[in-house]
Amino acid sequence: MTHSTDVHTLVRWMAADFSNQAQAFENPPLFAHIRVCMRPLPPGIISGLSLYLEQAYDFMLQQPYRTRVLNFQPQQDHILLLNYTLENEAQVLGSARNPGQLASLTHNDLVLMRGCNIIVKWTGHSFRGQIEPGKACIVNRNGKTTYLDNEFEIDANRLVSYDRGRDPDTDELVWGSIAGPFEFERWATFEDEVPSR
Ligand code: CYC
Repeated sequence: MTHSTDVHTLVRWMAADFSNQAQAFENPPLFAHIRVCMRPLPPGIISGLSLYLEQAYDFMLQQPYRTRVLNFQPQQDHILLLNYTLENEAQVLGSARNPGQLASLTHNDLVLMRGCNIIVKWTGHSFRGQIEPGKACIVNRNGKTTYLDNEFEIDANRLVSYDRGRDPDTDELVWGSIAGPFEFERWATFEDEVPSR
């Protein structure tokens, strides 16, 4: 197996509790202190490796504003990341830091967000993900229709993430950071919970 399809390493790097505290302290008006916590799902719910994700303001960890399941599928020369919403979110809320409940998830609780696949490639020292081309990942925010323009890069030390919403007609920025990417450090790792090959 080449590194470009090494799902196991990618998922072990992503399985962590990430914080951008340093960036938030340096740039208070531009960056809130965000936590991104991704916890391995027990095997068998969907094929391959998956992570349950909670994204929250640091002061409201128990009320995450975005929960998803990320599923990773090796392809010929890259990794495909599929993005799922949760049908019964309340059933697992808080599980990023208290994973017992994740065992109760089934395939039926997961709804694929079409158009929101991310193509992840090995750069030689990190993995870099980008949304599939086609402006097809639609995000409705504050009554406006946008498409996702996304990019992230991860290695053993950090996660850098750039998520923006753009106007489908003009490509104008509608939401997302105007001050560059979010820069996250690991505050805890769950790599040992990733099911082995
Ligand atoms: C939206 N982020 C999205 C969407 C995808 C991703 C597919 C659009 C569909 C959806 O709502 O799920 C995917 N972004 C990713 C992935 C990573 C990433 C897999 C690697 C961890 O960075 N999202 C993050 C960042 C964070 C962020 C770390 C910066 C604080 O994972 C923000 N993403 C963010 C926001 C939205 C979004 C605010 C819009 C969601 C909404 O308003 O409904």
